[in-house]
Amino acid sequence: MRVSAVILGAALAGLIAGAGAARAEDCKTVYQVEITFKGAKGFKPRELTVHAGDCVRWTNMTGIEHSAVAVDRSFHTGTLMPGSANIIVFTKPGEVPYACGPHPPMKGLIIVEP
Ligand SMILES: [Cu+2]
Repeated sequence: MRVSAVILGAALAGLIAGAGAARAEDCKTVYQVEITFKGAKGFKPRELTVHAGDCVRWTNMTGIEHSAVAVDRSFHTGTLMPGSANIIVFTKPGEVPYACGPHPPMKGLIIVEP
């Protein structure tokens, strides 16, 4: 009971912020962003356009930990260990610049269209 209240609260916070953790089945479309240094400077693609209701899955292809954190803190993938992934849903149109928590020079941009 208490746990579900916390989860509901987190989900509501995500809706208000316009982004939040999600499951693939809750997404209209799931876009992929690889965290890699092969042919990229961290996030590949670095810039991605989605529509409200779509999700982005960040997958860490490197051998060290990374994350994806909105500059305005509207979403956070949490720490992604090598080989792990997390999905964020975007509900509010706008541009959401983000960076890697441990490595701020790693930058990306999600553009959310209505
Ligand atoms: Cu990083």
